Amino acid sequence: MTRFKRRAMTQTHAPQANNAPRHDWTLPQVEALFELPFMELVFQAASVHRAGFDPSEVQLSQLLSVKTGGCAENCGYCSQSAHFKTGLKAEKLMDADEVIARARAARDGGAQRFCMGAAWRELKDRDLPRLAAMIGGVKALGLETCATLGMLTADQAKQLKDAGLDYYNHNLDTGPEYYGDVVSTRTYQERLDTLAYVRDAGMSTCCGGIVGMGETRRDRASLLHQLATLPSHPDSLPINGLVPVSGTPLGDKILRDGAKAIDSIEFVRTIAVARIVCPRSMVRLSAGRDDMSRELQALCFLAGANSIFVGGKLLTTPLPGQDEDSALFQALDLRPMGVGRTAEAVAAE
Ligand code: SAM
Ligand code: DTB
Ligand code: SF4
Repeated sequence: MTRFKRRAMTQTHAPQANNAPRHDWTLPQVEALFELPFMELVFQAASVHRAGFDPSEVQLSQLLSVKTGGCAENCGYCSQSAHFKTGLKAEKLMDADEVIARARAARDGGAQRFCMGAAWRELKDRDLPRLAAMIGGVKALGLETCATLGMLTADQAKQLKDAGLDYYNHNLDTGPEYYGDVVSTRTYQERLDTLAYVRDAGMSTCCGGIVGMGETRRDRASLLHQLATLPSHPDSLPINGLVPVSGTPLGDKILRDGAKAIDSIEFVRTIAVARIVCPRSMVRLSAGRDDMSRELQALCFLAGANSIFVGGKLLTTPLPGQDEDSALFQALDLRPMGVGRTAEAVAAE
C-alpha cells in the first residue's frame, strides 16, 4: 500500500492580523509558503482572499494588441520578438478610432478594464499623441484604462497619466536569478525603474510574471518575493502560464520535450502564495487560461485569483470565449466584480 508522506504543519509567516500588506517578506519565508501542505496553503490563501475581497467577484479585463510584432527585445517566450521566427506578421500602431471602437465592444461584452498592448522595447515620444487620443477615448467610455508599452521615462509616465491612463502593466517576469535565462536586451533594474516612474506619476501598477518557463520553485518564490517587497504592492498582479510559442527558445523547449509547462498543482500554489504575500492585489489568472480545465480555474479562484482576461484573445494567443466564461461563472456562482465600482473602490472597502 502506498504510504502518504506526512508533512509538518509548520506555522508560517501569515499576513498580519488586520490583513495589512507586509513589505518585509524574506525569500525563505516565501519559499516556506510554497512548502506548506497543499490544503493548508490553499486554506490560508482563501482566508486572506475573503478578508480583503468578496470571493464570488472576479474582475474582467480585455486586452488589445494595438501594435503587434517586430519587437526589438529578445524575451525568450514571446511571439512578438523580432529575434525569433514565429510566423507573426508585424503591424503598425493602430488608429485611435479603431481602438476606441474595439474598447466599446469590450465594454458592451462586460469588460471593466481595457488594456492596450504594444510590442515595443520602449515608448517613443512620437507615438505619444496617438496613444493619448486612444487612452482619452477609452476612458470616456467609462472603462478603466491600462497600457503596456515597454520601458518608460519619468516624463512619459506623467504624460500617460495626464492622458487618463489608470494602470500601467510592466512585468518582472521571473526572479532576478533566472532572469538572464529569459531575456538579455533589458535588465531587471530597468524594469524596476519603469515601475518606479509609473508609481511616481500616480498611476496604478500592474506587475507580475510568467511561470512554466523552466524556472525552479525557488525562482517562482523569488519573483513573488520581489513583488511583495516593492515600495507598494502591484495593484494588479498577473500570473501568466507560459503559452509555448513555436519558434521561441522557451516555447520550443517545452514543445520539443512534450512536457507541460508547469504542473497544475504547482500553478495553484503560485497563485495561493501570490494571494498571501500581496493580500490586497488583484491576482490575475492571465496567459495560459485557455489550456486550463474548469476545475483548475476553480482551484485558482479558491486560492485567491480574482481577476481574468476575457474576450477570446490575449495579444496574439487565444483565450476562452465569452460563452465559455459565462458558463464557467454560472457553474462556479461567480460574478463580474463590482459592476459600477472600480477595482480600487472594491479593494478599499
Ligand atoms: N512589450 C511590452 C512588455 O514586454 O512590457 C508589453 C507587451 S508583453 C507581450 C506583456 C507580457 O506578456 C510580458 O511581460 C509577459 O509576461 C507576457 N507574455 C508574453 N508572451 C507570453 C507567452 N507566450 N506566455 C505567457 N506570457 C506571455
Ligand atoms: C500580462 O501579464 N499578461 C498579458 C498582459 N499582461 C499584457 C499579456 C499576455 C500575453 C500572452 C501572449 C500573447 O497573447 O501574445
Ligand atoms: Fe517585446 Fe514585450 Fe514581447 Fe518582450 S514581451 S519581446 S518586450 S513584446
